[in-house]
Amino acid sequence: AFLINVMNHEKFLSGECDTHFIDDTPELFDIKPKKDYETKLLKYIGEKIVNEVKSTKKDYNIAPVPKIELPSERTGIRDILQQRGADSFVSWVKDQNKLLLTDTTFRDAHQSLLATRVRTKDLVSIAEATSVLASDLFSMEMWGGATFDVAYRFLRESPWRRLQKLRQLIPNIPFQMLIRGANAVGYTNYPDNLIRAFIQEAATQGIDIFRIFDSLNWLKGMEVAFDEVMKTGKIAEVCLCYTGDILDESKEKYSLNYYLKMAKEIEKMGAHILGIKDMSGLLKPYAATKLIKALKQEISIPIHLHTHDTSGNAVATILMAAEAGVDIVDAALSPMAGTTSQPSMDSIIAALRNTKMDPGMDLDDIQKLCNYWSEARTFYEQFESGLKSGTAEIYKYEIPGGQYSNLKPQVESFGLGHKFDEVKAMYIEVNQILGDIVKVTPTSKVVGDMAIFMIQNGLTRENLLGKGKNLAFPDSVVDYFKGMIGQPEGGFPEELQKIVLKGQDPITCRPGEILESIDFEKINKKLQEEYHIEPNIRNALSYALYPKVYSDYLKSLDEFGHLYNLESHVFFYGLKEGETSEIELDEGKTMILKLVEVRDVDEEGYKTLLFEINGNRREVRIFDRN
Ligand code: 3PY
Ligand code: ZN
Repeated sequence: AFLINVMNHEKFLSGECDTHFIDDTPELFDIKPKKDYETKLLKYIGEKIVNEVKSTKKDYNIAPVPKIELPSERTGIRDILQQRGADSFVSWVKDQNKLLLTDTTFRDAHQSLLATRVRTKDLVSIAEATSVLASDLFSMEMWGGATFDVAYRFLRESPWRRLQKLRQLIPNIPFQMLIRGANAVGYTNYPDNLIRAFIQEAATQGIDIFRIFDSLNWLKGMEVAFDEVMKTGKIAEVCLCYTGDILDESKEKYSLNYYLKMAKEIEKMGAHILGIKDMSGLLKPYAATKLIKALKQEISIPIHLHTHDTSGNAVATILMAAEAGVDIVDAALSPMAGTTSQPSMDSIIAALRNTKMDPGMDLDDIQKLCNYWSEARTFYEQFESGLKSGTAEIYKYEIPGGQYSNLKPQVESFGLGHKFDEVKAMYIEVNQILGDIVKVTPTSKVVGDMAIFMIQNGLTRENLLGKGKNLAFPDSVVDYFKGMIGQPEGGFPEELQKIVLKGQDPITCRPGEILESIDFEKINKKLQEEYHIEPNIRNALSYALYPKVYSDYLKSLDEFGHLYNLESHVFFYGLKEGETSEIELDEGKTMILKLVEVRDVDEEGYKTLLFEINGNRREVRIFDRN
């Protein structure tokens, strides 16, 4: 191993080594860590092959990264925010006639289509090209929502590292994140000091625009996050979540007036931008005209529209909104757009060409990015929902994009696959039982969990109060009725609340007011003692937000090492016999990994896998759990 280190060392390779080379190059003796890294890596891949991946792996192509010339200076509107501050940035937005675009490919698009599984490696590969070919974007939504949790839980990588890497590679386009108000990037309210510290660190690491929402449209639930974003000097985009149908006058709760009143309050709060968060794609084209026109008369801050294409109507909605004066809209690159994701950016650009709203941007350049994503998406095929088309049924279900594509596997995991239609019908029923609430993470999870629970236990609207007395409701439902997710418009259904809470008292204040503050020092100490990791605020925040998920991630790191350098198809499906994968290591070196042979299981139940690493044979034994 020492000799290999010598031979692979750049000084040795470049012929620059003299007689002091060995004495002056201590890393040549760095034998154990490297060996350790390799052993762990082989163990991870071995586990995949022997125990996890069931069918034979298919061949994957490399996603084509467009060749670009990096200009000496990369320009973009981030400069305005950086150099002139938030107010100038907002004024600039107001001065534009063109429709401004946010690209959600790096966040909501894959959250809604691929269960949030897109790995940092595949984002990093296309990052510089994006920064050049799409430099006219208003922003890239690339962090927050479910990406934080999924990065640790399923991708075994750090979301902080993702933010840092992308920020390095894309200095010119504003980065936008989705923050669920007091639920941050989680599913329940957190203490105020955690929300504040999280926002500070996200801003320090490079987030420019914070899209803040509350899952019940409860303004109080957004107060702390909003206040802290304002302190960072970054952009606070405060949302109203759109539900129902303002064109249907028989629906009184979520009327045009309801939204106008909320928008005015958001402007009064001091928000830089109003976000319209249409998480389920319910804003119909003519409703967009009605809503945006009315808003434009009532408020003067810019309006940013986010919608989903679940019904297939979203491009029309965007065009109508643009016509009515919306300032900024969300879209995704076409291979990552459509159905439960955002509408296609290429289509929107093409549709507005040669009009006064023309967003600019070169469609041939955009196509180069699309070519990359069209291939990269295939790495994630096991996470595809199977939805092949849009459906107008979404107007009836009011299920958010990400939840709609995830609901089937979730229902199947409860052994209720054959009752999927019943669960969806029950989702509508539960929404009514709860008093017709806004459904977006985490309230959408409450409704989904409750719907599954009702089907599992044979509950109906009629027998719920009687039978429910003897049942323990799902945690999310109990949390909701306790007031830990906030207060719904119109209050809680009281009888049901009593049955769910079984004697516990609900709260009516902001949960952050009563939750005990996080002691970051204590967490740092614990992480250092138990996992020997360096104390820093990002690690402490991750633990505070997701104690179990983050601890499991640290344990997995200990067992398998860092996996972010692996190609995605190797990370998900391992290697085939005879297959080679190039692993780009952090120091810029490349490791060539080949699976030579998988031997038959031995008497002790192990399979031996024979690999080659840079031409050197390595074996690993994996217990066959099948
Ligand atoms: C999230 O909260 O992650 C969402 O995208 C909700 O729409
Ligand atoms: Zn969304």
